[in-house]
Parts: sequence; C-alpha cells; structure tokens
Amino acid sequence: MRLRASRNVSRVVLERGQMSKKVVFFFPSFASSEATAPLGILAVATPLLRSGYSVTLIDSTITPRYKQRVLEEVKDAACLAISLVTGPMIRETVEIARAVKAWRRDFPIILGGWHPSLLPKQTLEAPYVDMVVRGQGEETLLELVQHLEARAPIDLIPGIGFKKNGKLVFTTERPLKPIVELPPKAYHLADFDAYERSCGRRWAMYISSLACPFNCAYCTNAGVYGRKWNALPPEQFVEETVDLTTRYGLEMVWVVDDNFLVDLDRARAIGEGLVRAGADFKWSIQATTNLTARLSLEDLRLLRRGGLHQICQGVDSGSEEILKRMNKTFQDFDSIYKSAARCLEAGIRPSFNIIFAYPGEGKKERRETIDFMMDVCRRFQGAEFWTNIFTPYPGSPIMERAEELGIRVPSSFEGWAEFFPR
Ligand code: B12
Ligand code: SF4
Repeated sequence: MRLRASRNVSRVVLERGQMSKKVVFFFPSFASSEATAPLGILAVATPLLRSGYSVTLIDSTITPRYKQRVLEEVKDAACLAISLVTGPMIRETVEIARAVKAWRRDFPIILGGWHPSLLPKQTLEAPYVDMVVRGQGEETLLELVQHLEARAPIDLIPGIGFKKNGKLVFTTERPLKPIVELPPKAYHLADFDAYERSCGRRWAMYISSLACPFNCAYCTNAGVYGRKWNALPPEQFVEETVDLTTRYGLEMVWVVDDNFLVDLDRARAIGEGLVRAGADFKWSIQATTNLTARLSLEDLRLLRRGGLHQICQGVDSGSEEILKRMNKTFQDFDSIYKSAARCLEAGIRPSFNIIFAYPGEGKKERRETIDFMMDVCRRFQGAEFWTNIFTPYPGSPIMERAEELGIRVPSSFEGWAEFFPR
C-alpha cells in the first residue's frame, strides 16, 4: 500500500534542482462526524499512481498534528494538492498553505474541488495559492504534475488557473468526461480503520452517476457537472461495490450520486444484480421524490433485498410558493406522500431534507412547511426530516440575484470560510 509505504521510506530532502515523483494531498476537516475517505482525492490520485507517482494523503480528521505531518511530507514532494468545498474547510486550507509557504515560498500549492471550481479567480487571488484546477481533476492534475516535474510551461493545460508574472491566467475549459471513461478510485489509500475509530462506523462513499437533469435555484451542481446525467452500467456498480465492501470489511456504502434514480431500469438491474451476488452490505442513495415515486412497491422491495436501506430526498419546503422560487416545479406533494408510503412499506427509510429561511419565506410559508412535516411524520412513522438553514453558494442560480436579495457575498477566498448552514 503506497500510502503506508511512503511513511517508512528514509526521507530525502530534495535540493531545489531535483525532481520529485511524490504528491502530497491534504483534506481539511469537514464540520461533520461522517468521517470517511475523500472521494475527490481518491479519484485524482489514480492517474498519478498509474503514472508512477507516489501519493500521500493527509486527512486532518484522522491525523493528529496534521500540520506537522504536512510539513514533514512536503519536504521531498513535487507539490501540495488540497481538496475543498465552500465553508469551514477553507480555515485549515489557509492554515496549511500559509505554513507551507512560510517553509518554502516557491513550493507549488494547488487547490481543486468544488470551491476552486466555482470561484477560480477569487481563490487564485489568495497569495498562498499557486494554481487552481477547475472541474474534473483526473487528467488535469496528472498533466499539471508532469509539467511541474519537467519544468515545462503549463499555459496549454486545459482546466487550470495559475499566476504568471503577477497576473492571473486561466486556460480553456476542459470538456467533461462521462463517468464510464473515468478511472476507478484509489480506495487503497484510505485508512478505513482510522475512519472507523473517528466516527464509529466503517463505510465508504461510491459514485455511480454524474450530474442531475434538474436545476434547483440553490444548487451548484449544474455549474460544475452540467445537466447531462450519465451513469455506470449496473454490472459495474454491482461488481465494484461488492468488491469494495468485501475487500475493506465495510458495513455501508453511501452512493453520493446527485440523483440516483434517473434511469429506473438501471436501478432495478442494480437491485437484481446485488441480490444475485448475495451482497451483504447496506447502502443509501440520494434521489428526487418525483423519481422515487415512480418506483413500484415491487421495485423498492427488490432494492431493499439488495441492501438499499435509505433514500435521501430533497423535499426542501412545504410551501408551493417557495418550491416555485426554488425552481422545484418538477416535484409535487403527492409524490412525497407516495414515496414515503412505499419506501416504508418496502422497509426503506425515507429521509427528507428541508431548507428553512429561503428568500421569500415568511411566517406563513414557514408554518406551511412545519405543518407539512408534522403531517408526514404523523401519517408515516419512520419517515425522517433533516432541516437546514438556507446558505447561498457561489455558482448556484440564486446567487445571480444576490444583490437584489440582500445576500452578502464575501469579497475574498477567506471570507467564504464562515459560509455554513447552521
Ligand atoms: C459526500 C458529500 C459530502 C460529505 C463529505 C464526506 C467526505 N468525507 O468527503 C459530507 C456529508 C460531510 C458533506 C457535507 C457538506 N456538504 Co457535501 N457533498 C458531498 C457530495 C454528495 C459528494 C462529494 C463527492 O465525493 N463526489 C465525488 C467526487 C469524485 O467528485 P468531486 O468531489 O466533484 O471531485 C472531482 C472534482 O471536484 C475534482 N477535485 C476534487 N478534489 C480535488 C482536489 C484536487 C487537488 C484536484 C486537482 C481536483 C479535485 O476532481 C474530482 C474528480 O473529477 C457532493 C455532491 C457531488 N455531486 O459531488 C456534495 C457537495 C460537495 N456538498 C456540498 C455542501 C454544501 C455540503 C454542506 C455544506 C452541506 C450541509 N448542509 O451541511 C456540508 C459542508 C461540510 C463542510 N465542513 O464544509 C456542496 C458544495 C457546494 C460548494 N460550493 O462547495 C455539494 C457540491 C452539494 C451541492 N450540490 O450543493 N458533503
Ligand atoms: S434535484 Fe438535487 S442535485 Fe438536482 S438540481 Fe435539485 S438540488 Fe441539485
């Protein structure tokens, strides 16, 4: 296992002229107890490993004295690559990037993931950020690291931003690749024992489709992945999840697809395949209520036999007016009731998300939402609600109206650290 091996090799501090075949990844902690390996980093690590680079992953959630560890590991590395979303992850990103720059001002620091993809310019303006990767990072990061190693100009690598003579330069966008063309994730880099110690559960994330055909006004997805839903074939899903859970002794897989149920035949085939394979793990998905309601009770029972135990669904509001403002006209209340009833009958937990304080929500709309939640809970015991306070994210359609809605938009990278739904 490369990660473990890299800790034991005798460390050689490279002179500035030497080239390194090592990349250090840092994953700042999520303000969440759901600790498991960061899928974005496992994704971009594979092409590097295949091309002969060694990779060290430092996840601050499971690494005591993570700053010291980063400072030790970068000594013989080519660059430091950090993955982050908007919000509190920015705090540790800044802490680590500043510490590395204090050690060596010209050591390359690359930021990738959702926040740098949605706000590349503002992110790159931070003095301790040298390069940003926009969108899918598998090919881009490999090309970038190869160019850094060869000390070649990076101007023609699509999908990046960098600094040249004090100016910010952005290259052309890299076209999105369908998920079937992406390499497998480097799960062997994950220290599942440490994640289990941290959160009490042994689980992993898995992704089987990209994008979502809808365009909710608060959602950032279309800004990074577009709206062309594309997915892995059911056989691949079955083979990979069975292998993943068996290999690492996992009890659960969270399928992080934005909308797992777009292709119902695929979903049914996955259920059948898992039953046939005798799969012995629980899994959960995210899907819209309108698509969940299209599944029959038999379909849901089949998926349950295949291990599906929870469907997370974005109900978001109990007010017609707010749903309209959210551009969620594809969902009606009937589908929510249907979905709750059928999921429970099949033994699957329906989990519904609610967003309070969306622009336009007054006392009346809030009351409608609370009444709706109470009604669902009374009628469908076992249905659960997760509530959030609306947080505007860069790149979402509603942010285009930020000024009109009185949303305070941070003017610097660090300003976004406080953006967190409370
Ligand atoms: C899993 C997940 C979580 C998990 C994370 C667990 C973990 N250990 O990683 C948990 C539950 C903790 C979580 C929490 C939250 N999340 Co979340 N989450 C996701 C989800 C569903 C999947 C992420 C994922 O792994 N995808 C699969 C990987 C392979 O794709 P990827 O991350 O896009 O990575 C690719 C590129 O981005 C890039 N890349 C990624 N990292 C790097 C690094 C480098 C160096 C490079 C070069 C490239 C690169 O290359 C990768 C491969 O192509 C996404 C939605 C989504 N579709 O991705 C939301 C998402 C990331 N979450 C989001 C949000 C808003 C939150 C919360 C605020 C929600 C809340 N209500 O609390 C919190 C924030 C927590 C915090 N502290 O900041 C937003 C982020 C929006 C933004 N502007 O950043 C997303 C996009 C959902 C959405 N559509 O709004 N989340
Ligand atoms: S259904 Fe979910 S993933 Fe799709 S656009 Fe709406 S919030 Fe985003």
